[in-house]
Amino acid sequence: MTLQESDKFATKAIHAGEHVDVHGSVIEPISLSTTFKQSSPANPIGTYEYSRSQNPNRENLERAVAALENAQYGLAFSSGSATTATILQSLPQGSHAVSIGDVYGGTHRYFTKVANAHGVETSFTNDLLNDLPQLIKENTKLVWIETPTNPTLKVTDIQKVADLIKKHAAGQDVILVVDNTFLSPYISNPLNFGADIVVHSATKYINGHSDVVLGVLATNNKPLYERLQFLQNAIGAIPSPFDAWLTHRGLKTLHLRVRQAAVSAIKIAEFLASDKENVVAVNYPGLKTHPNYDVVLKQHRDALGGGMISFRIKGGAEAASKFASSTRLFTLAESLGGIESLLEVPAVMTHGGIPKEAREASGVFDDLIRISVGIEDTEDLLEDIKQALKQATS
Ligand code: P1T
Repeated sequence: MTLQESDKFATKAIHAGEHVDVHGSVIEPISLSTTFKQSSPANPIGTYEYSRSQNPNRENLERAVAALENAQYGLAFSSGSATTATILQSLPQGSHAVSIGDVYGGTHRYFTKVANAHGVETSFTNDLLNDLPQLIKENTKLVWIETPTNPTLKVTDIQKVADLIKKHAAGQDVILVVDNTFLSPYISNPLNFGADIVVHSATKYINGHSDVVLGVLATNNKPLYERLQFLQNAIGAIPSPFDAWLTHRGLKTLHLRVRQAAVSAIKIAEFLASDKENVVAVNYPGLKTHPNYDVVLKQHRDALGGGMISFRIKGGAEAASKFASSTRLFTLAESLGGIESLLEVPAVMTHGGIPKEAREASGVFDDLIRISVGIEDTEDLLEDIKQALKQATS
């Protein structure tokens, strides 16, 4: 089966990265072999040599992700964090990076506690479009965006950032990286808007079943791809064939899962926004009142807001904690993007490692609750939110 240029997302999700095998298996076999036969020294009989360097299941997943991100090249890693680490490891010693302030806590930790050990310094800003021209230095090599951000769902105009880099850092080879974990390739394709690399914690929507930790990146920049592929092999932070296979299976239903989650999420966000008595503020990109809704219209498929919502509950940390322990269907746990609904309190969970001042500057207050809307029935999820809110604020 050969995909055509005109094939739409759902067709690509099912068929991109399709395997070929001698038995004609419709479903891809899992290739567990760590090593592959050679006919004479340094002459593998096929395209594979050793499974850290490449493996059929990983290669097919990489091709599928690349196809969904409109990219020529994809690479898969043992986690989203390993993907981040490999990109940062590719920077020359003494480089400078600029990152959006409100990034996933683990990404913030990598920038501030690991990348700095090999001389990469990072400036964080909560107003990237305004601050970027002043923040760019002679040694700036990378700009990191998460859109929407984790957990306050701020949306950034990727094209505007790409244009600023072109204008203020021409000839400096600055790489623009977009973490697209919260939307998945179904809702947005950052490479279309000028990003050089798109990254995902595939642990979330791409796999979608909360049973694999895995990361992926995609790019159209061949030299960059080759450098990252070299590091992928040299560092060895690769996923197992089974994890690559599971993730590829999950990816095939991405469009159905993400659309359903977004259909429920807008209903829940609208309800929360209407409950002025118990809710201080709601962050959801699908709401027309979202401060960056104009960018959502441009960057997101059908103006979908995705499955992630965060909101501030009245009653502070205590009410947040009570809410988090009062839901029936939403499980209190870190992570997101699975078929099941989850919730968490970022200030003491995913973003607990960020100093309070920096955390609050990006909107992560003690009363903020983050929910990942799964694909259970919309009405049941809404009822669960309503009853938990009642319990937490009564
Ligand atoms: O967990 P891992 O696959 O290593 O991915 C890290 C990561 C990267 N980028 C974003 C936007 C993320 O949300 C994550 C992981 N996030 C969580 C575990 C969480 O609950 O937010």
